[in-house]
Amino acid sequence: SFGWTRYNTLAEIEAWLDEIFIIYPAVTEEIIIGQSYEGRTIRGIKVSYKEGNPGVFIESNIHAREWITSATATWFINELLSSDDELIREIAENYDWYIVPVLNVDGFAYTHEKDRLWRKTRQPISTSSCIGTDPNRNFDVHWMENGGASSNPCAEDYGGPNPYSEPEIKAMSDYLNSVSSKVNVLLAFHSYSQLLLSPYGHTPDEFPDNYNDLLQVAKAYADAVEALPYGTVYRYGSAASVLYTASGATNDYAYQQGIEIAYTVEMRDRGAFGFVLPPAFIIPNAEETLVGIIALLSECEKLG
Ligand code: 0X9
Ligand code: ZN
Ligand code: ZN
Repeated sequence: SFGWTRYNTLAEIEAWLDEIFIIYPAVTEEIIIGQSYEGRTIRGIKVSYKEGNPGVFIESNIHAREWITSATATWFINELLSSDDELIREIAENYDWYIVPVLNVDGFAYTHEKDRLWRKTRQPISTSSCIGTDPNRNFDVHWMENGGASSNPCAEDYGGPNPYSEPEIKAMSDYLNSVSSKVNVLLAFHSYSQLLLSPYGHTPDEFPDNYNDLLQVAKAYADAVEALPYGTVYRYGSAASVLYTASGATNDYAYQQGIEIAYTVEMRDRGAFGFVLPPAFIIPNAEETLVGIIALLSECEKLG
């Protein structure tokens, strides 16, 4: 049955979400992002305890094989709804949470059924026998610029034949636009490498106007995580300067749409297990993420 001592399938996650909507009808609402290429419904949850809260958007499992991200997102949802901890109650009740545990539903199903290390979507390419586009290169934000994505359909970072060629990404972009005026923070959950990556992804030579704020908020997250007994270290900075040039990613799109605090969160580990992180690390990783998010939001409040 569903839990955090092992990884769950898409069907298990959806059945658990259905239970959550039944147990917590007053403060939860199903959100429908759209339909995947293979016809699955991309579902999420809005958690809201009162009117007028600032919004936080969490996108998870856009990359199919990054299973720790949806395990963490579901654990986080459960904490928001059921924890008695004062700090957790505070963030649960004073923000509106938009959480999509599995965005790349087709790819995620494929990692459970056929290929554990699949990354991309599952839509065929008309000009190639290779399948799938990197969904985190498919947003219309400096799309395919500066070598930040590949034009080879067989590459893991193929940007697609055009921006929003992937129905999952078109749907995500439309949904994000519909709520962006109410959302102040976007976190895109990925693994692995233990990094907090802010805009920009498309060039290491330019930085956002609020880059100092983005560094300060990321430092608060990293310091809070490192202070836990696990001592896990996160590094931070702009995606292109810290990691590599990557254009068309979710957090850069969110930033372009006016969500000024927008990170890619690369969770555990640093490569010992990589994408195949053993289930024993789900709860430690999730605890770190929760503590990091509490620190991030508190640092954002200081920015005013
Ligand atoms: O390459 C990616 O999409 C992310 N790394 S992963 O190993 N999870 O695939 C990093 C993306 C960071 N870059 C931008 N946000 N632009
Ligand atoms: Zn550009
Ligand atoms: Zn990823």
